Parts: sequence; C-alpha cells; structure tokens
Amino acid sequence: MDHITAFQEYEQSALEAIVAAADAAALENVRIEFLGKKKGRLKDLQAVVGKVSAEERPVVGKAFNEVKMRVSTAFDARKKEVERPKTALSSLDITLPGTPVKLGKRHPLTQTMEDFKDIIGRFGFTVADGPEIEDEYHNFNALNIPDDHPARDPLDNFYLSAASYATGGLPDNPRLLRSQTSTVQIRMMEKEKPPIRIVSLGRVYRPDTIDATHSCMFHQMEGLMVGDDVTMAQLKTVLQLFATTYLGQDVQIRFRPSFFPFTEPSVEVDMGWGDDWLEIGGAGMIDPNVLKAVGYNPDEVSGFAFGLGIERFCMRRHQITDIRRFYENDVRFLSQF
Ligand code: FA5
Repeated sequence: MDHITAFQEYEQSALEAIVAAADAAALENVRIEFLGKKKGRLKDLQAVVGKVSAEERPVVGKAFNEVKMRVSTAFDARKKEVERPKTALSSLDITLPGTPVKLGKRHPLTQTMEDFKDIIGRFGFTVADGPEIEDEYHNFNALNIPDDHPARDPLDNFYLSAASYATGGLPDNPRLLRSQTSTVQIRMMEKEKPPIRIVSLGRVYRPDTIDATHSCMFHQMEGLMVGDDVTMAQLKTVLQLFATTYLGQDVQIRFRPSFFPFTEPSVEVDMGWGDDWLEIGGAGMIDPNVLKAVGYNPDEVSGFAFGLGIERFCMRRHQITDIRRFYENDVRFLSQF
C-alpha cells in the first residue's frame, strides 16, 4: 500500500471514529487506537513513512505531520463537546436571532367588563360574584317567580337534571345554569345587612334562538342598591351617568313600564340617540316580597336593582352588528380591539 492511500484511510477512519464517540470513555478508546504513541494506527503509519526513499522522505514526512495535526485537532474539539455538561441550556444557542411573538389581547367583552367595573366603582358600587350553576330557589323562588311562571319552563332554561324529567319528576330545588344575574341580588342580601351597593358581572344562559342580537350564552351586569331611602330617581341617575360615561354625553336613558316579578314598579331600560332606541336591560324597585324572603323589613328598607346586557353596550360602542362575532374566536376580529 503506498503512503498516500495509507494516510487517507487513516485520516478517514480516525475522523469517523471521533465523531461517533458518544462520551469521554469512547473517545479515550479512539485516542488510544488512532493517536497512541506506543502502538496503534499511528505507529503503523510511521512504519509506512520509514519505508519511503530518502529523497521522498521530507515531503511524505510533512504530509504525515499534517494528517496527524488534523486528526488531533478534531479529537480536541470532540473532547470539549463530550465534556460539556448536558443541561437544557447547552442546547440553546443564545446567538440566534429571537422569534417575534405576537402579544395577545383581552377579549372585547372582558375589556368592556373591566371598563364597567371601573365606571360603576366611581359611584360607590363594589363587585360581587355568584355561581353560574344555580338552584331553582335562587334563580326563581326567592325572586318571587311563582311555580307556574313561564320563565321556569324547562324548555326556556338549561336544567342540569334532564334525567328527572324523563322519569316524570324533578328533584327538590333542581340545579340549572342561571338565566339571569339577578340571582346574585338574593345571595348578597342573604349574606349582608343594608346598606348594600354592589354590581355583579358574568355569564348567563338561555336557550334563545341565536341571531344577530341574541346568544344562548351572554353577559349581564346586575346592580343592587339597598338602604334607608333608595329611590327610582337615584336608579335613573345611576343608569344615565353610567351610560354617558361609557358611551358619550349624547346617549339618553329611557324607562318603559314593564313587569318583573322581583321588582315593583318595573321598567325596561332603553338607551337612545334621537329617535333611535335600543333595549339594554330591565330594572325596578325591589319587590317587598323579595325583601321579606331574605329577612329584611320592607317598611324599613328600600332598594333598586337593574340588569344590563353587556354585549349590547359593547356592540354599540364599537359598531359591532352581530353578537355571534364575540364567540367565533376569529383572531382577525378580536385583534381589532
Ligand atoms: C332580566 O334578565 C332581568 N333579570 C333584568 C332585571 C334585573 C330586571 C334587575 C329588574 C331588576 P331581561 O330578560 O330583559 O331581564 O334581560 C336583560 C337584558 O339582557 C336585555 O335587555 C338584553 O340586553 C340582554 N339579553 C337578554 N337576552 C339576551 C340574549 N339571548 N342574548 C344577548 N343579550 C340578551
């Protein structure tokens, strides 16, 4: 075998063995085989060099040294690699350019609810919470809604006890997804003594037919104020101030006579610009029967309550024409707010 072929074979198998050595022990075996001074492949190569003629020797010797140098350099580099501690960071190249991450945004309805809490908080209302899974007592009975009231129809509510209907009976006080945030009025009055001034914002559920202005899950803000001498005039002032702060000075609030079992008198609340009116909620003075049900004396305290549709305010403020946009999770829509 001539010396050139021997050099090439040596270098190629040495470099392959160095790259393949997975740890320090394997690499040490490679060193002994290819770079060991006493025996091994390097010694064999030296023997090849010793056999060339005296004239050729300087050139061949130089080539031998170069091959040895390349193999030694590759060995040293691999040694550093296998000795480096194996941490997660060692595989992280901090010199690479960063990947731009698009920052997310809060959902427009979440933003609206934050704005609402901020505005109504300035009028002295604190925020209360209530469960979304309610019992029939808090969703209906305590709100003076009689057993035969159409609002209790199983087809108009999301009851969680469907099996009981199939067997012809309901358990006592069955549970349902709350159909209004008015349930929180009751839970607050059960816990606290007057004066009370709270709002509660959250999801409510009704099997309404879904269209541009109705969803089967939507959000309401309930308001409740109870004290010695709470009046309907205060109710209207709070709603008017709230609406103008959120939507601008040109919005008007209008009360239309209506009926809710838990308020007397009751009104539908509209907001409008000129002749253009939009229903946004219901309100009224708390019915004496409700005050009695929570242990208050209707001769001593009075109160008002209101329930506003949050989607309708947000849609008006941002000129959103279809309520379904809120729930489609289309980032092109959501990222505009
Ligand atoms: C109520 O829910 C009463 N609890 C309001 C109330 C509270 C009256 C306190 C008196 C005292 P109503 O069913 O009208 O009322 O709903 C109130 C508002 O919720 C509506 O004006 C509307 O803005 C919104 N809303 C009702 N149904 C839907 C729906 N399917 N999708 C979106 N918004 C709705």
